[in-house]
Amino acid sequence: MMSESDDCLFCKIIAGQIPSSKVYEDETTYAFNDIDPKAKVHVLVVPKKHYANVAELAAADPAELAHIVSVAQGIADHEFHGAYRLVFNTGLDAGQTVFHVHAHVMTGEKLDE
Ligand code: DGP
Repeated sequence: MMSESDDCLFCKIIAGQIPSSKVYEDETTYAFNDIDPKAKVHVLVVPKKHYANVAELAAADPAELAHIVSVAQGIADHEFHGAYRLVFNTGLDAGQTVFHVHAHVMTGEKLDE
């Protein structure tokens, strides 16, 4: 039987089946540059395990959600004195297009309000 993650773009990126520009990786988490950046630095931070959205992740593994926030903070500390925007689009009508939870980390420059 096919699992939900067999056809997931970000699962394939994490597995190295689709190339990406890696920014960070550890045992549970992967971060790579967004293909269509909306800021000078625009990184996607994802859990290696497949969850469809941030609510699913928060319910199943809150420690991983906290870890994703700390990875985002580390990227922003390195790129722009710790200032960043963190976005989790959740649901089609909020603009979510990839249903593997991902934090958009936007930083590297002063952002529009
Ligand atoms: P969202 O709309 O919140 O689901 O964000 C999906 C993001 O994923 C969007 O900003 C573009 C990015 N994206 C889509 N396909 C690829 C890809 O193949 N490689 C990379 N690096 N980013 C991708």
